Formats: sequence, C-alpha cells, structure tokens
Amino acid sequence: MKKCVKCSQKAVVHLPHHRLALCKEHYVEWFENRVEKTIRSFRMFSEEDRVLVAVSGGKDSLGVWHALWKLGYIADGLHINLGIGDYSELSERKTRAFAERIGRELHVISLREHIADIPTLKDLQDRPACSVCGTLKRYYMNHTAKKLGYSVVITGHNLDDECAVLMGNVLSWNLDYMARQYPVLEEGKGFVRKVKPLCLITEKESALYAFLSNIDFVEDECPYALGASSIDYKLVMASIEEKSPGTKLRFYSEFIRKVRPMLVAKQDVKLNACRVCGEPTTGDVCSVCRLKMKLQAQKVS
Ligand code: Q46
Ligand code: ZN
Ligand code: ZN
Repeated sequence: MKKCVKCSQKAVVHLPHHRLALCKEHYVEWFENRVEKTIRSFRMFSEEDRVLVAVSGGKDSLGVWHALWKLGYIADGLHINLGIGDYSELSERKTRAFAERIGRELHVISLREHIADIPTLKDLQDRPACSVCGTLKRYYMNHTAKKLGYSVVITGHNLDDECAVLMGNVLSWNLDYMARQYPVLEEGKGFVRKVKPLCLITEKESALYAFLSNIDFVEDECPYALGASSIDYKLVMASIEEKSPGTKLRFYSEFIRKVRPMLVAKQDVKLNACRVCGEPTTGDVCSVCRLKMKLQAQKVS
C-alpha cells in the first residue's frame, strides 16, 4: 500500500510524472497550490483585476472556479447557453447550482437570444459545429466581460487541451497559431486578458479534484465532441504518456519556454474594430456579425 508523502496515511492518488503519492486531503491541497503557483508564475492577474470565469458546467471550469474560491480569490462566473438540447439545459442547471453553492455571482447568456443556437448555426454554415461554437464562445466571452467591466477572463483549459491544440498546430506547422498559444493572452486591441490557470494540470488530475471536492459537474460529453480531431490527438498523447509519464508536461512547457519566444518575435497581426459591433477583427466586419447577416438573409428569402 502506497502512503501519502505528506502524512503517511493511505494514498488515494499516485502521480507518476510528479513522483507523488497523496491522500485525499493532501491531493486537494497540492492541486490548489499548483493553480496558485501557475497564476503567480505567469502573472495572470492581480488584486486590482475584476475576474470572470467562463463556466461550461464541466469538471475543468467548475474545478478552477472552486479552486479560486478556496484560495480566497473573488471571481464571478459567466455561462453561455449554447442551445444544444438537453446537454445545454443540464449544463446551465448544474452551473447555476454550483454558483449558489459557493455564493458567487453568475451571469448567464443564451446564444439563442443573441444570435441563434449551435444546431441552427451549424446547418447555416456547413462548417463543423465546434468551429462556429468556438468562435461564438470567444466573441461573447470577450464582449460580455467588457460590457460588465471585468478585466480578466479565466477559462478551464487543461494540459491535455493545450497539448491537443499544440499537436494540431505542429502537424500543420501553423506558426501564427503557435505564436498565440500561451497561458496568458494579453489585453489590448479590443480584447480583455484571457488566462488558463489549469494549463499545467492534466485532465485526469482535474477530474480527480472535481470528484474529491464533491463538485456536481456535467459528465456527458457535448454531442458534437465526437469526431473532433482534438480527441484523436488526446488519445495519441495519452498512449505516449502511459509509457513515458511526464511527456505531456514536457511537450507543452518546453514549447512555451523554448519555441514560442522565437515565433512571437515574427508575429504582426493587424486588428480593426468591426464596422458593425466594434469587436476586434482582422477584416472589416467580424465573423459573428457576418453570421448574423447570413441568418437575416436566410429569414428574408
Ligand atoms: S461545446 Fe461547442 Fe465544445 Fe460542443 S460544439 Fe464543440 S466546441 S464540443 S468544448
Ligand atoms: Zn496526506
Ligand atoms: Zn461585429
């Protein structure tokens, strides 16, 4: 029987890549310390910032909100209801219940009221649901945070998510996207700052924290998640990790340390304010306003 390295009680968690065995209480403490250290080492935000957590109802976003609450940070939540049938209804319900449990304010917006639900937009666009969904989530996170006076948006992206994105970008050598992959996306040019305090925490570690903290999260995957290429990349990374613990952490953190600084120096993206809504865009009218126009044209015809 493995013993906790901190207190010698029975260990419930074994983290081979950190060479750690921990009991429940010390695992929760380890996780929260790691979140705190990540926030500090990347200077994600300070006490003057007003912080908004983007919460989907899944383990990662509710977990990071819970950890921030335990660490004494004041952070409110933002839930975007995507209008994906029962999945979205359950996600909103669990997010509302969690906000009540920790006594923090939750803002809820519905895509159906702002533009249209994801199934409708997916049909309109003939693009994968996740691509239009990702664009809209980024847009409304930024737009809502600015409107409500928050200076920082926190997302629950974990190490597995970051590795999958990095692998996708490496496989197509998308240097512009690689240059933008960092745990902190600075504010400016119409964007609020966006940060990822779970970027050094694996999906398994995050799930375990949620479970041990009795967080009631949505366990079902979004029905559109199947078939996303990120799932294939995650499976590949998982099998390498199994044989060589620590590979994910090395792949991501060494990219951040060694490769990204070389790419950033070459980046120069010009952004304008969208002619219709004022949000940042590389063109004249942003992709969300173009989507709205397309929807309007479809209604008229
Ligand atoms: S919610 Fe949206 Fe995800 Fe569903 S449609 Fe794809 S991106 S899978 S995190
Ligand atoms: Zn212990
Ligand atoms: Zn616009």
